[in-house]
Amino acid sequence: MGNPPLGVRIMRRLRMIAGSAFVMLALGLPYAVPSPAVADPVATIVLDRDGPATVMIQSKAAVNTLNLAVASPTRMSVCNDCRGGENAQLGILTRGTEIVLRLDDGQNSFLSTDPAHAQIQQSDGTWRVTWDDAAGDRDFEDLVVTVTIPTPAPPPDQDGDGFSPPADCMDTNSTAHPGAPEVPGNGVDDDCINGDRPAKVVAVIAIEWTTSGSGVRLLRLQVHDAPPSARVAVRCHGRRCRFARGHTAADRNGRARLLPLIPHRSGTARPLKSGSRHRT
Ligand SMILES: [Ca+2]
Ligand SMILES: [Ca+2]
Ligand SMILES: [Ca+2]
Ligand SMILES: [Ca+2]
Repeated sequence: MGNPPLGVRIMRRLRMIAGSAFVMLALGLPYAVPSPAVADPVATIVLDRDGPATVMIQSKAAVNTLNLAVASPTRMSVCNDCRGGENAQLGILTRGTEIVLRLDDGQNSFLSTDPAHAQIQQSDGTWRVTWDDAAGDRDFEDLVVTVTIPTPAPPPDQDGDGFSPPADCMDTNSTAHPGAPEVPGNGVDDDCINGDRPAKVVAVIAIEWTTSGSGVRLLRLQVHDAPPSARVAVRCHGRRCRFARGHTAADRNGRARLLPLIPHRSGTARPLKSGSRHRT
């Protein structure tokens, strides 16, 4: 392949200078060349998990030099004259660490942030960066770098129910885990979905009355089969109510007598005057 036109060579040289400036700026070192006029259009590799990183390199080109610049005081060269199969340990990296990769083919430098020459694919903990060299045949196979962060081991399953946090929302209770039946009202998110389910209160209300003139006399008003110690409230609505509300608690057998809550004249059954409604 012959020498490219002078204009192309100048542009490549400018691109190389701009690329070097970016690396130096990323390292926080002083550099005299101005920053590129246009913002970097492609995200660099930013790790989304902590852990030791390994860089694997597959090189198709005969001579490549790959430099790695990380947004930390570290700058390292993975290989010179890379021919494939090289690897390097980046050491322990923390989440959010930015890595900028640079390919130098001896004449030009290409950053992993340059979409014209580099593509980035991410799958789980692996970032695959492929480069196209100066020939620009758009095959993006001239250098392939794979950065791998091992998947962190899941936290231990403390209660032995087969699930670890965060899937197990209560790792101190083996009856609470994904797939467990939800028991309403026990204060426990048994199935690890939407918290504890509110319980339904089931009770029987027994009421007896007789009519008296234009009113009704209550003879019996009791609650049965309520939850032990359940709070039972009685409210009266209407203009002629003699009381607004009263409450008591069911006994340990779930029973509560409600007539004592309703005011009445001594020696008579409780009158409910017409136009009033009781709600229990
Ligand atoms: Ca568990
Ligand atoms: Ca559990
Ligand atoms: Ca639940
Ligand atoms: Ca529950």
